[in-house]
Amino acid sequence: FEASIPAASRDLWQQFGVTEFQDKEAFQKEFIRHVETTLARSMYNCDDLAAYLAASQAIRDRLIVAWNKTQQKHTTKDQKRVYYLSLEFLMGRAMDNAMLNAGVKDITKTGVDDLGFKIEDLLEQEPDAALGNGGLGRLAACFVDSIASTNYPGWGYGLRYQYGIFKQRIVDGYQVESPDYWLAFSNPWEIPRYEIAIDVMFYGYTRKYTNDQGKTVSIWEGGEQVQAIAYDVPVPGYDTETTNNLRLWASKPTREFDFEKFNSGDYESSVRESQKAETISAVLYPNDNFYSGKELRLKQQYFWVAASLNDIVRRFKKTHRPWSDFSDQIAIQLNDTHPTIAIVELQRILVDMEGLEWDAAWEIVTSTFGYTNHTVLPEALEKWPVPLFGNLLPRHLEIIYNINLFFLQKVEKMFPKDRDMLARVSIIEESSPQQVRMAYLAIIGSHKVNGVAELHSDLIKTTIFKDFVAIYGTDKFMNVTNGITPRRWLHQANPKLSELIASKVGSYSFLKDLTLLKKVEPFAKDPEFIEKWADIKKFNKARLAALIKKNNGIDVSVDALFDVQVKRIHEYKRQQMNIFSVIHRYLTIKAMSAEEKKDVTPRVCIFGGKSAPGYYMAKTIIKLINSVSEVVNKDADIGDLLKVVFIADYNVSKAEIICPASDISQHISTAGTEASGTSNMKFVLNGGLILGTVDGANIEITREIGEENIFLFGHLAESVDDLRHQRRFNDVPINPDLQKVIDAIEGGMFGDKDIYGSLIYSVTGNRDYYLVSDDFQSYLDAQKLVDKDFKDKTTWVSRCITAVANMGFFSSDRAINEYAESIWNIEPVAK
Ligand code: CR6
Repeated sequence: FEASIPAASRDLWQQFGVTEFQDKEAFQKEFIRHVETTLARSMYNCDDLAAYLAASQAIRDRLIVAWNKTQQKHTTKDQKRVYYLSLEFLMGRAMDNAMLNAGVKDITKTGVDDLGFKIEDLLEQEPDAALGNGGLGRLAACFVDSIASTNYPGWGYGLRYQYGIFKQRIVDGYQVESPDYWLAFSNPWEIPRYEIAIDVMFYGYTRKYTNDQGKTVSIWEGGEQVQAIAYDVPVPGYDTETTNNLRLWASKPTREFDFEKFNSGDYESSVRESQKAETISAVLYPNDNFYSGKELRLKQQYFWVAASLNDIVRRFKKTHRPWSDFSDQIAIQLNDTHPTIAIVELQRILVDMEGLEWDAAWEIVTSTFGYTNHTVLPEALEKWPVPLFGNLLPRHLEIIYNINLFFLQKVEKMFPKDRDMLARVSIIEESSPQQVRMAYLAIIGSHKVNGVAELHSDLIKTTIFKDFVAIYGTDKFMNVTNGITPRRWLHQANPKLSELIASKVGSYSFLKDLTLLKKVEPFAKDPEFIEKWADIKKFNKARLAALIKKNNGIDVSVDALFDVQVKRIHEYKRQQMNIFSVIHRYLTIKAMSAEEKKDVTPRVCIFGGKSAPGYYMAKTIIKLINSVSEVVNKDADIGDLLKVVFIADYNVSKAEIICPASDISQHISTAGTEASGTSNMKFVLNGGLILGTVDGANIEITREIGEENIFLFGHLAESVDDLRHQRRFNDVPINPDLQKVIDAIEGGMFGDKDIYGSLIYSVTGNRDYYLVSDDFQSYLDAQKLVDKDFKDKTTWVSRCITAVANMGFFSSDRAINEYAESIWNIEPVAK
């Protein structure tokens, strides 16, 4: 496939080369061509789904033309590139974004309209590309959007799961999972590249032999082979010619499957064996912030890493540069520890296959990689049992032992006789069985390590990676605060607000430079602007109310305060504290006289989020929310003063409806547990205020928008350890308001109390690890303040405007520029 056309024929190629459609008529021609040929349909049987597919094909063709040009330009310019390795890319829908970034939104909209379709209906046909769990995966999606929009040469590498994150239904109040077969109707946004097929090996053994130069070397052989097939997803930048690539790998059996069995007549089992290969990339592991040491997961990691590195090295070798140029040409970012094995794989390629000396190879490796840490939660840190690891990747384990040996020798020199130190920082944990600590390997094999918000980056330096700071110094450790793409999370999700902002900024330039939002700040006191702003919020709330009506059958009033907590369900994110406070609110209102009720700020408490299928406590929290919803919503004493809603199957496209509709959103993790959070940024950018703890990016949001525009509460990260200690060893009574709530649950107000036994015990049973009781009073106080402040509509909206005006920092473009400058050392591609 490297075949190039002879010079004599190239003129003809250029003459007939595909061009991008430029106007409505050209789009319509393409649309109909795709309906009639690609889909083999006609105007007599073209439904919304077919129309969506045809429109997508037309837009995709356009992206491919831009993609080709970009790739050619990158090859010609031969600049340093970044490769972003992430096991998750939570892209959501592609069509709206593709239209916007390619600048063909109006053409497409009016184009399909003339042909008898509504663009909104077509957009609804697209399934989410839900190849991620939560923040980490969505961050990767925002990052590839920003890398393209800021014209950096960069690719994403991931896995093409056949099943993304499961779909969630609520049955009898409980979460029920079903598979997300998102590829059922084909995926117009990917280009299969069957010719890019890379063999990946597992298992086998290592053998030492003496090579031509008389050196003893180790080789890995005798294992099982599978093939990685590339699927390319074009990533168009906004208002730029750059269209980058997201390459996702799918596993296939190798062409030469077990011929021995085949020839011996055991055809069936030969085919069955080969089918196992396909399962490697079949399904996304549905855990967020939780490590479960399954062999198939390690297989996924190595499969994806091996294919990606093979691809990167192959591309580098085509340039015929010396190996010493490698890290001048290539930066690789590790999105969490999931791709850490890449460090070992590159060392293996350089030493075992390319014959470099260990030290020279290691120098190249460490200057190539950067590692981003996304959590301090101990249950999320990857540690692979040595026996499992050595069985699947025997040569890699040997290399890890060597990396560790050289590293520990260095540490021993720096801290002579400090055996505890050696044990603490060793890549191999001396437990039974021994474990490979992936985060340590990632630190040792990278030149930079970063956290994802200031507090988090400080915490990793003082807690989990403290020893490594002593060894490497502080320069290796840095912070890059997360960001979100304003294209999807403002313009696409909230077109009316974007338009209103554009009317004051003078153009849509803020979508490329989000700090220009500052220009709306003076209008925070302008009554006319405030009114328009408030109308848009109302419109967005009505849009969400319609979704709630459709999904839950519940009527909610858009005049009520919309209070939203949507994110993965996790004890550390404290949805349990939220629902306890909702119960408290319910009990309080129930005890009020008619006169007192007049003073109540009506509220709609909206929850959403998935629990990991095996996370019992999170599932119990979902059940409690739904039970409370059942009781409260039909209580005639309460009416519109309080509604409780659980929106099933929270995902990216629902987030696009939900984020613009909040008055308050909650980000209430126990201080020090949420590395950054990114939905906090989405909600504020869409003109909602935050009720939150002093945690993650909430802290920087406060600094940017002003502490008068955020409702903060709760203990600080620095007190958490002490408070936990207190609870465990002294008899600290639980908060009395919380006790009333627990009494209500235990009294059976929300159904069988036994269902909630362990949830209640997690708070009362001398532990309360997440400090629900310790923070409950200040949480209720903050809630009270929210109720009071919401009554003054004008001031409220004014605060929202000020907040939005100061959100410029949280663009993922800013984050990408920081990575590019301080970690990747790459430049944008010149025109
Ligand atoms: N669960 C953090 O918990 C952060 C994202 C992206 C998380 C969250 O606070 O915003 O990463 N961590 O940096 C992991 O996934 C390990 C997340 O999404």
